[in-house]
Amino acid sequence: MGNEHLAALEKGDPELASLVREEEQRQRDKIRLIPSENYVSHAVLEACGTVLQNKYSEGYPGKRYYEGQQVIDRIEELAVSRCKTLFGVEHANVQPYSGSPANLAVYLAFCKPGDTIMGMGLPAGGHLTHGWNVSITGKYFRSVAYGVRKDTGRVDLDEVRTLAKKEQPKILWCGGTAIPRTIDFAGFHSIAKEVGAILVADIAHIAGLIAGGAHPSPVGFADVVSTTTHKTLRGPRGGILMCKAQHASAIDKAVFPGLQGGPHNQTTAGIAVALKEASTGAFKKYAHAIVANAKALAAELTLRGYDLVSGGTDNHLILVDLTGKEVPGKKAAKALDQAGLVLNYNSVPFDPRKPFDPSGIRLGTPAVTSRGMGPAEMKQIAIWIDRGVQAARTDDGAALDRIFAEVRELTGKFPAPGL
Ligand code: DSN
Repeated sequence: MGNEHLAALEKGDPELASLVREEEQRQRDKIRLIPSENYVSHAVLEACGTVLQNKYSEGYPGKRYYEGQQVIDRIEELAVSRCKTLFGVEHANVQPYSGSPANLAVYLAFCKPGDTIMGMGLPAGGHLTHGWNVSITGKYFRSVAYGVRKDTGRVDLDEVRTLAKKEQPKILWCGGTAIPRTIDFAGFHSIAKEVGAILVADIAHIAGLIAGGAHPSPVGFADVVSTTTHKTLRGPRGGILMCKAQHASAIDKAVFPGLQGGPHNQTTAGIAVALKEASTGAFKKYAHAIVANAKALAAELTLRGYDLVSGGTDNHLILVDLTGKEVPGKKAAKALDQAGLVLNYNSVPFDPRKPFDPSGIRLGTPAVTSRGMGPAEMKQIAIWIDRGVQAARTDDGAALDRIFAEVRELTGKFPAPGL
């Protein structure tokens, strides 16, 4: 993007403009491997920076609490109809501010405080809002967590079934934030049916893979599907709830007036654009390329002696246990950031270390794939990660700086969308 795009900001608030430019440069120079991040298109960026910002529209199309909705209603209807078509769902609500509010709305729709709910534990790869104890969802509900098997690093549906039968949850969550393997939505559906639970699939991480046909869809299995819009789906920061028609009213009432006020119309517009982009053949190719890149990166890391949770990946995400490399996850993540490789430290299943200083790192390929990188670049990234982890172990800052210089050469050849 040319320099003129921040002209008004430069004039009105040069300090802030300079910070935005610095962040642009960071996003351009470094290799973004955080699996929940991506680069939105210029079109999405533009939609989010429009006068739609100026309008209040509490309510839903045709039933608002403010006048002047002639255009906003059409924008929200467009986003909803694109979402329904793309995911093949009966009902969609595009108003949640992001994933956590979307998930809270699900609780509000189906549960009362104190009810039993069940989700994947945070250290096993679940999300905070699936009932983890530090989240409101673990405080206001009686939360029961399932995990992964120690020997496989994967969910064992027999164990989930046994636990669900014993605990009789009102809601059963599947999906999470650090799951490198395909989620068996049909298997979760049969368990939820057996115990009479509402099955909620949180597809925040894999929504783009599902839209592009690179991961099975939960539609037809889950009662409710929750997602953010900014990860593999490559939209603005927002959330969507999708459900069967029978739950439409409960979900809508929970989002508004239950939990939120006016929707962020500029985000709704950005979501509509992203959903249009995600319905193209190019996006299908993109979704499959994300997975091919993740598999290539996982294979290269394995070759270099890295211990991957579950032994590899089926999707966009890789979880690495660094215990054998004798570097804690946080130290490695900070060193790799210095080397121009941005990922996050992460707990691994059965982690003996604390979440703020865990044993693992989590990385993924949505953003690098958006830049057009392929298997050859994944090999190079694995080589750099390996050199970076070794440099972290020996506190060799100069080696990290040398890697960053090489990284910059590569990123210079792969312009990022939206920048
Ligand atoms: N923070 C998101 C992630 O990085 O996976 C989940 O909410």
